[in-house]
Amino acid sequence: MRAPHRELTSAHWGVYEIERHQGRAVGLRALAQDPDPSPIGLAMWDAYQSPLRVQRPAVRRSWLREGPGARPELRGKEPFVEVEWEHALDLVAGELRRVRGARGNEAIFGGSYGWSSAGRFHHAQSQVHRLLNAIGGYVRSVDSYSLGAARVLMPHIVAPMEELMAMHHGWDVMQAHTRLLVSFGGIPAKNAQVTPGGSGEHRVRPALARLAAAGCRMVNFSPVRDNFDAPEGSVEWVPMRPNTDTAAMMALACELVRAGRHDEAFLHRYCVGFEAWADELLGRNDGIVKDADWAAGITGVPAALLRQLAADLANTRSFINVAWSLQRASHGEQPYWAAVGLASVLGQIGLPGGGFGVAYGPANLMGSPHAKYPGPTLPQGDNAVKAFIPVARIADMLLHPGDAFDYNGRRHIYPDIELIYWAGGNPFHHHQDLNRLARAWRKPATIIVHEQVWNAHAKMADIVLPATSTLERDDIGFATREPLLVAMKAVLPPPGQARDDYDIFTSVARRLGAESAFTEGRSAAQWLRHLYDESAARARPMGIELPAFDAFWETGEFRVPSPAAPVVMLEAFRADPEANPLKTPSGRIEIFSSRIAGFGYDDCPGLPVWREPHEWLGAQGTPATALHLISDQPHTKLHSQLDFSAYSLSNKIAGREPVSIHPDDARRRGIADGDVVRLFNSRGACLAGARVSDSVMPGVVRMATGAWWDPEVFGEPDTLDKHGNPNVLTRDVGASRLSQGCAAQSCLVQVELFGGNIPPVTAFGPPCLLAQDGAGADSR
Ligand SMILES: Nc1nc2c(c(=O)[nH]1)N[C@H]1C(S)=C(S)[C@@H](COP(=O)(O)OP(=O)(O)OC[C@H]3O[C@@H](n4cnc5c(=O)[nH]c(N)nc54)[C@H](O)[C@@H]3O)O[C@H]1N2
Ligand SMILES: Nc1nc2c(c(=O)[nH]1)N[C@H]1C(S)=C(S)[C@@H](COP(=O)(O)OP(=O)(O)OC[C@H]3O[C@@H](n4cnc5c(=O)[nH]c(N)nc54)[C@H](O)[C@@H]3O)O[C@H]1N2
Ligand SMILES: [Mo]
Repeated sequence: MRAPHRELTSAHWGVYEIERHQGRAVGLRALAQDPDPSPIGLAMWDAYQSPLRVQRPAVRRSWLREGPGARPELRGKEPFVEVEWEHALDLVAGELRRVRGARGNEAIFGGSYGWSSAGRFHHAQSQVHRLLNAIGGYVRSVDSYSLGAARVLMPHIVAPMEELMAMHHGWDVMQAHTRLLVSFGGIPAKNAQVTPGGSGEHRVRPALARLAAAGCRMVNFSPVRDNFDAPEGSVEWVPMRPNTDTAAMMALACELVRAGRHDEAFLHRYCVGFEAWADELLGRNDGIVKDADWAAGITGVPAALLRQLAADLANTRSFINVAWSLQRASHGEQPYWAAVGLASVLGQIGLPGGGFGVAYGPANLMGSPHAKYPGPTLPQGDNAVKAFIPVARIADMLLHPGDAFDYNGRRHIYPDIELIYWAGGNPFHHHQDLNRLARAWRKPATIIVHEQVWNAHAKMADIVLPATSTLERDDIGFATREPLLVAMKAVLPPPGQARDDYDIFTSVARRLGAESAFTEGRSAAQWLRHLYDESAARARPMGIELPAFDAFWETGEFRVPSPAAPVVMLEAFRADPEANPLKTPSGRIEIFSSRIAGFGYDDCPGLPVWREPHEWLGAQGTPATALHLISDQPHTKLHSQLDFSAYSLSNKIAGREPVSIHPDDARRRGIADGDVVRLFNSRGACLAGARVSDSVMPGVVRMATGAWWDPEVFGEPDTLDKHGNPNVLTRDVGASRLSQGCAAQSCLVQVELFGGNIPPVTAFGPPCLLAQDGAGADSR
């Protein structure tokens, strides 16, 4: 049957239909078949036509006048001068040439972390890597802010995160078999709105409703209540101190082992190292039994509840879910390792609906019924530079070139960076301790940024080149295990002189004699066809027949025909662990890892242990007034993207990011709902709008990420952020020496009512822009 002819586009928030009036594209509407479409993407239509779009190439005044390295302390403070494209491209190419000649490609940082946009060809991060590889390479970053600790840990003990994510039980399997679903960190549909590449079928909320209807009991260990999107009344909330999940899981395991209810046959056949963990749980190492009473003191969860739940988990088909947030914390490896340990003790791994998951909720992928096939991806080329950093160590790298750092069993040296080239990410959104980052940002001689909008990242650069958005260029939309492949067609003209990242990089490559290496002689349109054909060739042996490119482009979409057979996580391993070993050193689940033990890290030994986070409510000497700040993912946007859209703005309080605070904590501080409050600690301070709510437990405040950084003196470290960016408060240290992952969730703050004159939010204004001839300010 032919798919209905309709015009679609794809964003990380989902697939949307283009609405036309008398032939003219006038807006977006939700995709007809999507059971739970995301409102975030609907807001992009207006947002991408906002005056905040970068219109013309712009260069920071001192850099333009005096050259690279001129007055870096003025980044963010002084005006930009708008220049002609040819001039801007000459400056970019000339500076790349200078740095390569003087210092080599090891002085160029092109990690350029970030989500970019959904289309698979115009993917800014792949584009910038491809350009830099074509001219001799760059210092890259490894892992992600999302999964810093888990990505490094999991291959040692069970399997790489990508493989685990793709093999979660289908939601229908969960519905048929799972009788007890215990989640640490909820299953928030707000997060599964977002999937890299865009979902055509948002499944989490409907799936949880079906699970509830099937009688599955759901328990949520979490500092906040409203992050498990099952129908009202169907979830048992267990408030728990942030960052203490490991202790709760160890107690559940300890109670089972002590009662002799651990699955010895499973542990013997499928795992290594259980004995070592049993010693740890039963206190044979340190005299401390890690039982429910012990955990109660750490987590605040009643011992009786833990004891009963341990028995319940063993008595029925049960499943342990761990949100990604748990590992975005100090010692973030431990809750993931403890979850694998607990699930092994229960012995249900590989049975339908049993075991552990990592996780339902953070993206739509987990539990998908759709077939997996390789979609179109732009090859990035080979990087001749070997130096790298774990992604969240960027400020350390800039501040401490030449210093050694540990990572995954090796010592490495921070390279000395002269030039940063960034496209498709926003470090002044995503990095921890932004005041520290602002100081580190003064080190390089040159910072080049392609941006769509005048956000803090663009304002902190030396050269800003205006990039198009998905609505302004042809592309292909694909997300793994989603039903639709989308022919995304340009429906809006680019604003001002904005160009596609591909066009910009082609022009830079041409100036550096690398055009053919970068383009391989293809126009953007030819690349779309080429990437599509490659994807079709890879899908064919998997039994998936994509139509010819022209037919696909004409139809506008391709629906994956055959739903995959229901997936049962780790089923093959359970059926025959000798024939289907894991890729761990032993081929089995490693509850004790000799390899990790061999690294000798005091902050990540060879088995799951409770180690105090560097900041948490139970720390010795923590003042009684301290609150634990959770900076979770925003429900009205993706990170900082579209923070200026009407939808995101409609959620703000007094124009600022909402901070949820428990009524008792608010009362003690004289704070009422809607007040402007100040959050602060030794690292920074910001304003936010108070949302007094018992959806957070006492002692905890929650403020989502994504509010554009808005310091009172723009670009100046240590001035008050007026808007509510939690990263002025978070601490910039790695989860451990193993992963060096982002540890944003380990953060204590003070909160007070803000007295005095409340400064207006100015984040959503462009910087001062001057015309090239030096004529007066032209603030658009
Ligand atoms: N405190 C705290 N901090 C966190 C987290 C947390 O939980 N707590 N979460 C972390 C996580 S998991 C992540 S993944 C990061 C996310 O951090 P980022 O991925 O850096 O955040 P985005 O706001 O998505 O940044 C994407 C940028 O790319 C731009 N862009 C979009 N499309 C294009 C394009 O086609 N071309 C160009 N040139 N630019 C484009 C957008 O305008 C935007 O500025 O944040 C991390 N930071
Ligand atoms: N709408 C929207 N969706 C997104 C994103 C977005 O920006 N916007 N970002 C996407 C990205 S890049 C990623 S990586 C994923 C991230 O997925 P996650 O990391 O799982 O998402 P978070 O929202 O940070 O956290 C999930 C829940 O964990 C809770 N939590 C925090 N700390 C703790 C703790 O110590 N213990 C327990 N038990 N719970 C805790 C938080 O309150 C929150 O409700 O989300 C993706 N989805
Ligand atoms: Mo992420």
